[in-house]
Amino acid sequence: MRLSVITSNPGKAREYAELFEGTGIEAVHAPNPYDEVQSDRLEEVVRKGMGELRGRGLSDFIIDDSGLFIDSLKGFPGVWSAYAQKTIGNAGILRLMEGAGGRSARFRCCIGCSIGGEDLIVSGECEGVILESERGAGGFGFDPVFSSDGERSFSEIPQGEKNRVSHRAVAMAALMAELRSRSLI
Ligand code: ITT
Repeated sequence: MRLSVITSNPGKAREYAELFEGTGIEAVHAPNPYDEVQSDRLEEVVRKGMGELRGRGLSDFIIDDSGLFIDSLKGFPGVWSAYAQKTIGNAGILRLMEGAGGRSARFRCCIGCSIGGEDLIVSGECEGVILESERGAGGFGFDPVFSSDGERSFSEIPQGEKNRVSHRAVAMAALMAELRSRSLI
């Protein structure tokens, strides 16, 4: 079975290719754009995105809306993560953290999967901290400033390790369990 991974973000597409390895599902990157509605909930963005894509006649795809939620910034950048990444970037996030009360944060990922005429929405979280500086060359987006073990950034750990602990890995495990329980795979 093939699933299109509809995302403009090549980093996400690479991760899904690896996360689906050995599952019997082939994940194929499809960079088709879709309108991301502005909402204060990732799930809402995904639900509306799926509706738009299904309305265009697409099926057998996944979409992913993710964000970095920093406690001392009251959840910022959260649902505005893509905009924050494009504008202030990791350096801007680190500047905002100067004088902030604490460094705890979490990544959240919401996956929408349209398969065999059914729509599924699952989520995953990964707790961690914002490091004092950018570290490492791997990964994408906020990976250089986020650490789940408090020491190494997501850009410093091997991709296979990120794929065991990340918000996306947790959401993927929920998706695979749901697909199995509905006998869709
Ligand atoms: P699509 O919506 O087209 O899939 P996007 O990059 O706009 O791509 P999001 O709307 O989900 O994705 O934006 C979330 C932002 O958070 C974006 O800047 C990502 O680079 C970043 N992000 C998401 N997952 C991440 C991860 O695993 N590691 C680091 N940064 C991540």
